[in-house]
Amino acid sequence: MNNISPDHEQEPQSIKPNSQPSGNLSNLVQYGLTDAVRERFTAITTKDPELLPGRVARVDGISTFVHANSTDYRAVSTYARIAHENEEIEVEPAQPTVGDWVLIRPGEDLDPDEIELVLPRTSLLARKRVQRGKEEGDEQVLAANITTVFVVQAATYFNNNRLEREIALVWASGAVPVVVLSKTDLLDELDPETVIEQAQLAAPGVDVFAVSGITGDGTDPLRIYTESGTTVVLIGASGVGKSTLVNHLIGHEAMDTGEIRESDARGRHTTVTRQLLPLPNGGVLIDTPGIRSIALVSGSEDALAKTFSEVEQYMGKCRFNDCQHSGEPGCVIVEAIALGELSRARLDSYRQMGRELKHDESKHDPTVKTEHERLMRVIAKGRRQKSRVSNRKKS
Ligand SMILES: Nc1nc2c(ncn2[C@@H]2O[C@H](COP(=O)(O)OP(=O)(O)OP(=O)(O)O)[C@@H](O)[C@H]2O)c(=O)[nH]1
Ligand SMILES: [Mg+2]
Ligand SMILES: [Zn+2]
Repeated sequence: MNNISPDHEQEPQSIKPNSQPSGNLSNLVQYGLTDAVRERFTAITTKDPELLPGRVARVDGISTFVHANSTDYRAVSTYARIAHENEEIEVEPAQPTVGDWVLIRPGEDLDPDEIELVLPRTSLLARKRVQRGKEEGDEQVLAANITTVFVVQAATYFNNNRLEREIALVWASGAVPVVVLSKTDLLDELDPETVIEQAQLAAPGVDVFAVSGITGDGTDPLRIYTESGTTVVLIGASGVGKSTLVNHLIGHEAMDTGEIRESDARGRHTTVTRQLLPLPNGGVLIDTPGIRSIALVSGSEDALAKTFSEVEQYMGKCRFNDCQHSGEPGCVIVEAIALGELSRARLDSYRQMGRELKHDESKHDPTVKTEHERLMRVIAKGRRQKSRVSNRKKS
């Protein structure tokens, strides 16, 4: 294996004192490598130098495409497991997804290259797949280790309720949502500011931008989210202009874009796989195929509370513990709505989504943990440890 990058061969003097040629991982910087990930990789490859660090760029039905430090691989992941720092921890299987940091063991002779380890995820975007005609849906994991999610909706075709669901989905992932209203060049009567204000009502506390992926208007402020070491995934219905925006930010036609059917302006799934793409200024974008329905994965109660924080603050304050907020005396919710302090539509959305989660919960066998739940436990544990460390520093 030769992973000395060509730059170093030409200019050996330029090697920084702390970057050994065997593990500098320089090619992975363009795929979003952070210092923390570099450290984890180095700790593992020091013990087992045969393993090759990389990042999952695309997954199809058969194999997983990985950008590794030296070259790109098409690998299988039958036995992949999470690389826990503590070796005592039971082996936890993992299905690598786009954005995952992985270690490949190159296959000998005709054996395939295998993804052996997946680094613990810092965030994981997942949704419940609602299958037509089926009550129960499984979970679809969309992307891992993302910093920000651009929730894209057409400014001309904006849907409050969908936006609320998308925002909740993002909060549940551990990443930060940013609303991007696209196609502002097609707004004739409304101005972008008006649509931004509308969206802000459905997404309190979330940054909202209005852009045109075709003219590039309004896209500059988005670049603060795409600095080196960050990973941004774009989600939204088919045809809203995700790939058009991706191409604009990247500066060339990296993704195909598609015509919209005139009849319903809904588009037709031009993008068919999730794909990781490096930006010239250092960040990484993940373009995704349009999602028709947005349903939260079980255990997303905290994300719901965050999405509807202004509604949540009234909960548990009514006179009766089991208040249904439908005319009982001492109901603070009905009072807040009457005073115009709380929106009825927001309350309804909050309750509807809460009911869906409860419905899941009642059918859910608590001993069966989904991949997403297991990971979120690991992430939450990491956060608790981190905050303990910072509390200790403060005291
Ligand atoms: N006028 C205008 N058209 C746009 C804009 N962004 C996208 N479009 C058009 O909308 C259609 C769909 O755009 P895409 O970028 O393919 O949409 P997408 O969200 O990637 O769709 P999927 O890949 O199917 O999920 C194409 O015909 C684009 O040219 C925009 O800002 N302004
Ligand atoms: Mg697309
Ligand atoms: Zn009440």
